[in-house]
Amino acid sequence: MYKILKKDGHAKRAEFTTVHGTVQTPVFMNVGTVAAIKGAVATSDLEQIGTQIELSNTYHLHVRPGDEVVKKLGGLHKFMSWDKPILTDSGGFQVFSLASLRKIKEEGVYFNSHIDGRKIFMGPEESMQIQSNLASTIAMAFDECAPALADKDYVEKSVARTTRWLGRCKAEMQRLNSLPDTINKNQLLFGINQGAIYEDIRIEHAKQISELDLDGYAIGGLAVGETHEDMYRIIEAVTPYLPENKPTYLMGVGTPANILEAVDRGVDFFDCVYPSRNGRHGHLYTNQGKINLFNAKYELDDRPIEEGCQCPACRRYSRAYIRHLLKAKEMLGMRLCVLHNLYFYNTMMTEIRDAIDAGQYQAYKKRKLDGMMSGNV
Ligand code: PRF
Ligand code: ZN
Repeated sequence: MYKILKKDGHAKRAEFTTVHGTVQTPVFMNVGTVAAIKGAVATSDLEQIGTQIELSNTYHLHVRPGDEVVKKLGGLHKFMSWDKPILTDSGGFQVFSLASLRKIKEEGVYFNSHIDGRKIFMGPEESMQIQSNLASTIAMAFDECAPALADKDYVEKSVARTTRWLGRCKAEMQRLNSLPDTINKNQLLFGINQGAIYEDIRIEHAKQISELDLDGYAIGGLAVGETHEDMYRIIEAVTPYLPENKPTYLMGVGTPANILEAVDRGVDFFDCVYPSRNGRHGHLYTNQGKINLFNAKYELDDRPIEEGCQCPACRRYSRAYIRHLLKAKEMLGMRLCVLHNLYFYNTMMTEIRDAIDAGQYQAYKKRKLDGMMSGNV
């Protein structure tokens, strides 16, 4: 159940209640593709850094360890020891970005596994079956994310197919949720808007999928190489045509600035690999901009990554020490950096919610962006 608590311009402050608990939005989902946050981050750590909801991937878990294995072990929540909400992406996007020798047909996608080259078929029904076996809180529809530079003719055909796939996803999810041995019979389904950077295709598609009365709506196919201006323009064009009484999820986005701008346009859910990926490379977010701990100027810097930060890294360790760990390739170095970055993102979302609650979103956004642009680290 989705309940709007407050609006500030287009920015929405809401809560989303599921069988695995309530998520306060806007929210950043912490990415654990293979049911693990990269960087040796345990689910017990997530509790300390303010994670409300975790995201895993259908495609990866289907290939390894196999969704049947996860089902036998009681579902993803039990498998990874995380009892809060989990969203699973449908596999569509990962198949398009990772697998080789893809063939897209009306029935679904034929491809070779990126792990062992094995031939796999995945269509809407298979994606729903895998996500039902994983028993995530929220399943994503099986879609095609057309390449950023696809021509309009291709995008039109692709989006029409994605719409037909969505109908099949909904029917299959309803069937699976009514089976006696399904682990999560309340599994939710979010549809995904596509249409590349063509406003007319996007809007027509948004109208069509809104009629299906799904549990939430994602905007896919962005942050795939288009400009930020195009991304913001498409979000603005599409959100008026998505149901106001359902959550909106901007897939795979993005930088702190992208999130601040998208919240301003009514988006509730986000996910992105940036905080964990950048953390693993020693790139750290602070309120004064990004820093690279490999830089020699931090060799004798005994300050925390960010003064006043309450994350597990900043509460105990200095920049100089974490830099040493990274250079020595000690796992602890990466781990501390990832914890700091995820804490930074999760804390920014808390600030965003507080600012909307207080009717101060514009002032907050400006202050946050100005600080991060100052480079005053
Ligand atoms: N579709 C799906 N997952 C996604 C995307 C999409 O378009 C994107 C695009 N940024 C990220 N993850 N299913
Ligand atoms: Zn910190």
